[in-house]
Amino acid sequence: MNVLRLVLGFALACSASACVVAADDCAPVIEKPWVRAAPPGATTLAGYLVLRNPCSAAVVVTDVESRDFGMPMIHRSEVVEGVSRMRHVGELTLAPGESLVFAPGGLHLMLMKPERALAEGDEVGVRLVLADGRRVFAVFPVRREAP
Ligand SMILES: [Cu+2]
Repeated sequence: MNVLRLVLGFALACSASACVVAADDCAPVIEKPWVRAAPPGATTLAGYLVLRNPCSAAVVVTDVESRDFGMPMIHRSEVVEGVSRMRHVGELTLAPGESLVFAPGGLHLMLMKPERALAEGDEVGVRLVLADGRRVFAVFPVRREAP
């Protein structure tokens, strides 16, 4: 199913670049990606990154995909009346030139149902899905601390 969605993503990107949109295939960039190492048997890991939009147009992130996790999501932690909660983030908009920081205590990738045991030094692949159908991919190393 993930493969089908990936193929569909490429198809959408291709059909888009074949028409008028071809002038600008600028895409946002994932920087400093990492996944926090978790104890053996953990069913959820957290991923962090900086998402930079070097383009002259705003970009909208709508979802996250990964072959290494059964259920990846974008979450935001926030403290409401002294209690820390996590919310699912439906859409993230980056203005031209803007960088969004995913860091402990704030925005994060909630990476649920890992497909295999992950230890420090392993790597996972994660794609952010853009509203226009494109994907932004990065390899995320599993680490104990932020790079
Ligand atoms: Cu979360």
